[in-house]
Amino acid sequence: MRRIAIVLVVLAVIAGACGDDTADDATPDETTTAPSGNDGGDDTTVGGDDGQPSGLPGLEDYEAVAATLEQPEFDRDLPPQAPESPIGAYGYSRYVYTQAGGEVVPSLIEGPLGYQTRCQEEAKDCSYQELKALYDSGDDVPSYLGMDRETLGALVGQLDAVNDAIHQYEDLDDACAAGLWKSTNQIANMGIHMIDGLESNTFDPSRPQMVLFASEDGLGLGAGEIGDCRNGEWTGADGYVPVGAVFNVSLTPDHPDGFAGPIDNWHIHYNTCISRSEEAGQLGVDDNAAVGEGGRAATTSAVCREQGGQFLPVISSWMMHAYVADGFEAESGVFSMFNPSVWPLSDPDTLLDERTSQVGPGVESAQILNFSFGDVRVGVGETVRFANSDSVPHTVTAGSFIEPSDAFDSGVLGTGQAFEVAFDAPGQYELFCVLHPEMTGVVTVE
Ligand SMILES: [Cu+2]
Repeated sequence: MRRIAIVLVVLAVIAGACGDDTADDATPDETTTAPSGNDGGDDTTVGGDDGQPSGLPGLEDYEAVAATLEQPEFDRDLPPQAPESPIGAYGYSRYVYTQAGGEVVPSLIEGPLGYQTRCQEEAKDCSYQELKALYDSGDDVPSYLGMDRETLGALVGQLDAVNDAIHQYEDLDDACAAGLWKSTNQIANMGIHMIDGLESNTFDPSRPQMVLFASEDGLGLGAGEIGDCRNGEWTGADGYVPVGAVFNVSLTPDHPDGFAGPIDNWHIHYNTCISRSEEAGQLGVDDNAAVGEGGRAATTSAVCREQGGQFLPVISSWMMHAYVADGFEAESGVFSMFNPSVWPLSDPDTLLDERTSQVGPGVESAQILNFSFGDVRVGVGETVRFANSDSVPHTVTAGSFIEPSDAFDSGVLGTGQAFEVAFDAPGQYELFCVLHPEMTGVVTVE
C-alpha cells in the first residue's frame, strides 16, 4: 500500500506540473477550527489566508506529522486526547463523544483500531439471510466482506446457532418462564433487551447473554411501561417475538475473536448512567438524549447522581448485536447496532443518513467515519465541519490525489479534531485524504 502511495505522489507532481490551469477557480473560505488543545493540528494547516497558492506538502511530510500524534494501543482504548466537541455516530463510527452538560464525554467505542469492515449499505449483502443465501449459492464472496468462502461458511454456521438460540423462546411468556428478565423496554430499531445468562461472559454463539424481542406490528412503542416478567409470566401484551441477540463478553484489551470474519464490530459503553426507575424498569436514563443507543447517551457522574442513577465510567464488557430472525432481516447488516426492520421501520440508507449527519444553523456536520467523508450537501454560503471520529489521522484536502487543489487543506487531523470550510459558490467540490488517497468525497453546494 505504501509503495503504491509513493508512486501516486510522483503522478500527482507530474499532474500538477502539467495541469495548473485546471485548478479550481471557486475558492472556498478556509477556516480551521477546534483542533486547539490537540498538539498535532495547529501548526500543520497548509494553504493560506494570504491567497497565495502554497501547494501541498508531500505524503512524507504528512506522514511525519501523523507519526507525532499519540495513538491508542489497544482496541478498547480511548484516544489519548479528548475531542473538544462531540464526534461520531452510534453504530457507525469508531468513537462517539457526546455533550453532557458542559462537558464532552466519551460514550462509545466500536470496532477495532484502524479500518473496520462495515457492511451497512442496503446494496451490500450483509444480513444473516443474505450471507446464508450467498454461501449456499456458491458464488464468489464479494470483497467488501473481507473473508473467504470457508470463513463465510463458518460465520453462517455461527449465525445459525444464534438463530436457534433465540428461537428457544417463542414469545415473552416463554422467556419469562425460562427465567429471563427485562433489561430495557422497546428501544427504537433495537427492541426489548431480555437478559439470559449474564453469568457467563464468554463468547458462545449458541448462548447469547441477551435476547432481543420486538413486535411484528409496531406494538408497545415509546418509553412507557410495556410489561415485565412476574412469577414467570409476561405481564404486558402478547405479540413480541425474538428478533436477535446481544453478546456481552469480558473486556479484553483487543476486541473478542468472536464471529468468523471481520464484520463483527464489538462496542464498549463509557460514562453510562443506570437507573432502575419503578415505572420503567429500564436500564439507562436520559429520555431526551437524541443520539444515544436508545437514550443511553453518556452523561457525567454529577448529572447521573442528580438523577439518582448509578454511574459506570465504563461497562466492563465488549457488546454486540446480531439480528437473525426472519421477518426482521437487518438490511443494515447482521451485526449493525440499529436494525431498520425493527420499529420504527425505515430504509437502511435513510437510517444511515439520519444517524450520521447533524445539521446546525448554517453548519453541516460531516463526520469522517471509517475512512469515509460521505457525500455532503450544503447550500451556498454554508459551512461544513469535518470531524475525525476514526482512530487514525486523516486530512481534508481539496481535489484528488492525482490532481490536488489549493482551495482548502486541513493538514493532519488527529482523532477528534475538526476542520471547517465555508462554500460560497455552487458546484461540486472533490476532496480526499492525503494519508489515504483512496479516501475521497464530494461536497455538493447548491
Ligand atoms: Cu485518511
